[in-house]
Amino acid sequence: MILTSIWNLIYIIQRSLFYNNHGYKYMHRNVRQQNNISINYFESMDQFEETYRTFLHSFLKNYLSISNSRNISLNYCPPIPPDLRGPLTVNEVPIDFSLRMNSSYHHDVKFGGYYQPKTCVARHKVAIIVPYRDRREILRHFLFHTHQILQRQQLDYRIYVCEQAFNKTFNKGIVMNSCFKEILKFQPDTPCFIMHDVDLLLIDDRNMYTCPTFPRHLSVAIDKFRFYLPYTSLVGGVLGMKYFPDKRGFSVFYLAMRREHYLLVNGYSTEYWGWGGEDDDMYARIISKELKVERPPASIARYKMLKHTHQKLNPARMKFLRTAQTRINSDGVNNVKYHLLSTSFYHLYTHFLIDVGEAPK
Ligand code: NGS
Repeated sequence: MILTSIWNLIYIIQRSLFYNNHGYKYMHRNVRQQNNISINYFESMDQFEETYRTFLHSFLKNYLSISNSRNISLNYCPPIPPDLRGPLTVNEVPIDFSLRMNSSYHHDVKFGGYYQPKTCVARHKVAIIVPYRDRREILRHFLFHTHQILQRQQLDYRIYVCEQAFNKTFNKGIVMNSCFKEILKFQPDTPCFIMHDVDLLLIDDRNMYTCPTFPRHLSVAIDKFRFYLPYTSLVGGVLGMKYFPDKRGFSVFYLAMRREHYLLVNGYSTEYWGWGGEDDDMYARIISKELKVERPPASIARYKMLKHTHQKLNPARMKFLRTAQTRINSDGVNNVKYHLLSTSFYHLYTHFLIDVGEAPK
């Protein structure tokens, strides 16, 4: 730092001595005409500038790499986060809690809804995918509540709100798949995805949002179902899936990463327009690829479901469910069609606005 400051100072003095209002070229020409010594001097000035630039560049590179890897000297966070509280009550959202403005309620969360523990290196890096449309109050509640928990779980996480644009029939499968692809463009090293319905609030922070060995269904016990799992093949609500990034990066996304869960099952089916069925279809995919579904104990995997108006039921969902296994390789993340309309960064979330097209007539 000191060396660079001295170097900067010399550079500024040099510039103020030899640069005037006419700029560098003007000075260069005039002094050239005067004598050869000056020419040599300016040649050395060029060298000086070049050396300065190289030095500054290398300094910035090193400085940035040191500041980015600030955690190198820190230890890993403990396997069991010390601040977990167990069962939680759901608090009202304060009136001044704003969805888009900087929130004073989660001051440790960085722009874009990103967090990493300050005092230790997170053991788990997680992307939370929240498919969304038109439930502003519910989203407020979800963000207010969930950020607190994920911080206590000492995760390195980012919340992505993936919004379907326009007031057309909802297609959760396309929203999930497109969001998954956009996240991998944005953060190619994301190892773990949690697909999270916006209306579910976790009410026991021991239910860790970590990367599972198998796909993990996290919302086992929901108040709406009196805290019982309605049927064993249910994987809707909150589902975690592991992603093993390939060292060679995003360019091999479709080729070399089939071994990991989301791509192995080809993501969600894109055929379900309206409410219901896409999660049951996902279960068929998981099972047919010989993966298991893990579940944490119902005593901690507890959720409160926020009340909201329901979407239009999909009358064709049973028809598609019957052919779920035959469509795995031809319908999913490998051929999802969408347009990303915008990417925005708010204090508490990264926002993708997605045009999924229209349901076939
Ligand atoms: C089933 C739906 C699932 C849904 C589950 C729970 O009936 O998509 O209810 O829904 N399957 C079909 O319709 C084929 S919930 O009450 O939690 O919104 O996830």
